[in-house]
Amino acid sequence: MEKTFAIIKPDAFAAGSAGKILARIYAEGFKVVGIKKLYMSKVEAEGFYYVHKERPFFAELTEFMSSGPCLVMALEAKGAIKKWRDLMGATNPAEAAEGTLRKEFGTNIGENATHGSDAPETAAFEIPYFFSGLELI
Ligand code: FUP
Repeated sequence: MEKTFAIIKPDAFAAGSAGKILARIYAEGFKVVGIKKLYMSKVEAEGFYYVHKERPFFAELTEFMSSGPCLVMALEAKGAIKKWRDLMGATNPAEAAEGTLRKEFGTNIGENATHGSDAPETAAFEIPYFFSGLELI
């Protein structure tokens, strides 16, 4: 079993799509081992996305991620990292395949509804960034 870190981003949360996205998560067979609503500060968003700090979209990305509440989750499944990225679809909703979450719930490359770890090392940083061990029992 593998764990990945996922976010229902502020756009999807504000649109009231969290329930539908969670239904897809359960239908695909993920176990939700951690889940909470939080309203990220700008500084917390900058720390989370520090790998992108030199990218031109860093300011816009961290402003968006701290613009409203989101749902952060730790999801468990066999091959959870790839399985969740497949379910999310391409970063740009315009390029995401039919049936993916970003296609259905995303607006543009910045406001793209969901986040998912892209590798085991990323998940190993992202899960404990938001969850303590006790919250994952
Ligand atoms: P992904 O792993 O699919 O979330 O995509 P990236 O790690 O490349 O990018 C992280 C986030 O930065 C995306 F979810 C949205 C944002 N982003 C932009 O706003 N503009 C871009 O050109 C690329 C990414």
